[in-house]
Amino acid sequence: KTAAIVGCPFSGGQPKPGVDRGPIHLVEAGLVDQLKGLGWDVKFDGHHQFEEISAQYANDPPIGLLKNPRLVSSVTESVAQAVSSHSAKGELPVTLGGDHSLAMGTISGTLTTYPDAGVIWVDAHADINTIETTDSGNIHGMPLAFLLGLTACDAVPEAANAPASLQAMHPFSWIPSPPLLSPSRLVYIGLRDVDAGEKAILKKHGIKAFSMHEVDRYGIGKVVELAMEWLNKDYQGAHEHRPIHLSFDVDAMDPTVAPSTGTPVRGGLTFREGHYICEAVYETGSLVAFDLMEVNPSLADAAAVQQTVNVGCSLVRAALGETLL
Ligand code: DIR
Ligand code: MN
Ligand code: MN
Ligand code: MN
Repeated sequence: KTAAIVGCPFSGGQPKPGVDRGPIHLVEAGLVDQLKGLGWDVKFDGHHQFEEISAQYANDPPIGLLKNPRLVSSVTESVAQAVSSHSAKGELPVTLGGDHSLAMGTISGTLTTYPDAGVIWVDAHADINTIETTDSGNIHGMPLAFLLGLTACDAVPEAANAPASLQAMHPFSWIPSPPLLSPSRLVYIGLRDVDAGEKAILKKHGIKAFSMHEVDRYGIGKVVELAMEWLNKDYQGAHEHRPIHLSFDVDAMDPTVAPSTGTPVRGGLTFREGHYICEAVYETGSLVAFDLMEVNPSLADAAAVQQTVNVGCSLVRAALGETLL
């Protein structure tokens, strides 16, 4: 069994500097050896370099409210290729962010290799704003809208009246249409800061979400069981269960557990609840990709940074089979 670390030092999907250093800190903390210690062959050939793309898009004016649209599009397209080339070889891609806009790339990559994969999105936020609903214009709050085709490329204001040939070159036009992901194959755990426009989208598309309210009500064990049932309810594919892409935003954790992140929200997952999700998904044998996103080592004092990086490493280990006994 081989895991491929996809280190993504990228912060263009949100405005706070430092989140691009997340993957560097996670690897320097010894993550590669820790995963080898769990019996994995680990491929890590250095962090991905986005300098060339960044230089190309040094001038990247907003489209509507969207910030850095061409940069984010180009980086996530390259991440999609990296992830799909690993998963096509049967390797488990472990993507370290970087901000959560990167999941446009990781999930597209997974779905290229496993078209019927389901997504478990663990986050304080729903990250499903469209071009119409976003207030911030930060693309890390929008990746699921692009993945689900809710923000059609021709809905981008600048492109609305453009000829088809130009639209094809438009940011995010690399995301296939019709979309690879469908609302019934997405389930959330940990939500507690969802914008009004996002609530309407979740309702309209019948997207399953276990917010912190449901975690409180049912306990994390039941919530993960219900999430799995939801994803597998209509599955009749080649595998025993739907392949699972687990995308974990570290801000799903309570800020007392993982303080060093760009948009902390109180009332989050405990240390054990976060780890339980990763352990239980691993136990299904269906995990085909894991993301750990939004670790920002520049947003707290040294002790809090170290705590957050250690929690990040330990969540990755839990997702890759570390057990308590
Ligand atoms: C907010 C915050 N919903 C936005 N999103 C964050 O900017 O769209 N996602 N922080 O992680
Ligand atoms: Mn690689
Ligand atoms: Mn978040
Ligand atoms: Mn997120």
